Amino acid sequence: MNKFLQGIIFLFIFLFNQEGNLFAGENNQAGRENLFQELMKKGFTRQELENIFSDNRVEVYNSLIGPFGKENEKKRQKYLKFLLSDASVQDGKTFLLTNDNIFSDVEKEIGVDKEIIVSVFKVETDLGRYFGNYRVFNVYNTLYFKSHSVKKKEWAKQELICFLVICKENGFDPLSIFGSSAGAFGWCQFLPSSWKYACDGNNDGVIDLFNLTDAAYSAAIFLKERGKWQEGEWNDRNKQAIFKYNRSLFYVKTVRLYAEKLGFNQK
Ligand SMILES: [Ca+2]
Repeated sequence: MNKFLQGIIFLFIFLFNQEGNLFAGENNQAGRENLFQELMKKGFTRQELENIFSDNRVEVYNSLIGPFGKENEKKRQKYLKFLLSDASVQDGKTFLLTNDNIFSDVEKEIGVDKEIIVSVFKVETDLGRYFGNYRVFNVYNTLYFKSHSVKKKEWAKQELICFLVICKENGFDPLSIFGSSAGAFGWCQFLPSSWKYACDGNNDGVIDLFNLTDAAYSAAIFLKERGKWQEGEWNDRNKQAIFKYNRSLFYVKTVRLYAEKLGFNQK
């Protein structure tokens, strides 16, 4: 390759990279200003926002960006087999028995079967063993600034705004709440936009979705109010209710099967 051609290629690569970086920089700045403006309308001061966004715990989760994993039937069947194994079912039965006072109250007061709530908690967090290692703030902040899909960016922005408002109103430190890679947190793995169904079930004056009682009431209220749950049976309406909780048909089937192992719909 002659020197001239080589020089042109280097120049082209250099300019292309510069342009790419510049655009990214400008977009980030405009994106941040746009976000700040919306948050200031919700009562935040610029200083408050600067403090949050420059906190040293803020980081980009690069692993969130990229093609979403294809549904893997083999993995699903393996999980289902594990979930419905004797040991796993016994785990749920013991948990339900130990916390029967909470779940029986929820069932009686809200009208959502206790086995369903326990099943949701089993599938979402393995009954409190896994709440997720991602800072919720960082998940939405990353998706807003880095996502390639406009729809996903907008969704992340709204969840981030909602999350910061919740934190402000309840006195939570937004960088201290951990959840899943989708930004869902607590026993019930609520997205910030589901907070409207969150409830102070144990009446201690604080809504805490990492508290079992608060989360049990909150999940039940979601299924009852958003999903119009009908107690004591499995029908299309209840199927839809679970689907609204997590938009996956495999999830719906999984929650039902585990709940049945705990005694739901078996009377
Ligand atoms: Ca509470």
